[in-house]
Amino acid sequence: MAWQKQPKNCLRFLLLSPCIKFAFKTFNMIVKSAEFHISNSRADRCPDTEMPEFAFIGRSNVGKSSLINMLTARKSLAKTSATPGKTLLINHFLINNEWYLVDLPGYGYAKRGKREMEKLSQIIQHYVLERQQLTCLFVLIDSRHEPQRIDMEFIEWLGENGVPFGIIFTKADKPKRGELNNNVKRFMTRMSEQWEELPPHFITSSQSGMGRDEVLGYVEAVMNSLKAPAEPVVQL
Ligand SMILES: Nc1nc2c(ncn2[C@@H]2O[C@H](COP(=O)(O)OP(=O)(O)OP(=O)(O)O)[C@@H](O)[C@H]2O)c(=O)[nH]1
Ligand SMILES: [Mg+2]
Repeated sequence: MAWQKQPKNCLRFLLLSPCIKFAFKTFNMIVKSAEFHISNSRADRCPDTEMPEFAFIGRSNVGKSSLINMLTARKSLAKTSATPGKTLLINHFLINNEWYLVDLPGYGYAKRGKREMEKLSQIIQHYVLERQQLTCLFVLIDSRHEPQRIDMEFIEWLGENGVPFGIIFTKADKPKRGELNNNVKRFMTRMSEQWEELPPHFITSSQSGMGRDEVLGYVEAVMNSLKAPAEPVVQL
């Protein structure tokens, strides 16, 4: 899949400030309401609101839709499947009438054929690069595997385009503890070879609920920082 480089989008929020990166563990978010809003294939047809969006991206079948159900504690809010390629559109879920969780199609499912892959890549690229409301993109990584080239290339592309992101390791209930720790460590070490500063990362299982408080706490910390009054402008 060819990820095209685009000029930096200067209107995008850059939120991974040190205070959010280290203070989010003290935040707690309660999901009072979660409802499906809309599905579509174009960033310019997404909801016409100013609400912040937190989106999930990653390889097909990595567990994006399952994680949305786990975070919202709704069994089948987002559609999941054991067969890769279930989510093919941009899906908006409104949370607490305040912010959106966005479920995106997966990348890298070669069996779909070149044309279909290209179409999905376009949907993803347009949303990620053009959606001003996109506040943080969570890149989901399957914790059962060693670092995969396709994920590394996608993350590199995010960096080139100045897209704020976090890493979420999924399916942590599957590998043995030692293997899980090794895979996470290897992935973050590989990232540190290219990045001066590492993004926040979370270890989750949609089956056991592991990581739920941490991911929601992070979203809450970012939401709070958006509500905080801007620094006063000092006039001389
Ligand atoms: N054991 C375990 N299985 C999981 C977990 N998360 C997802 N799965 C399973 O992985 C498969 C894919 O999950 P989805 O949530 O549909 O994955 P997706 O990334 O949305 O996939 P696409 O929409 O096809 O790109 C399903 O069979 C899920 O039950 C997890 O944390 N633990
Ligand atoms: Mg899905």
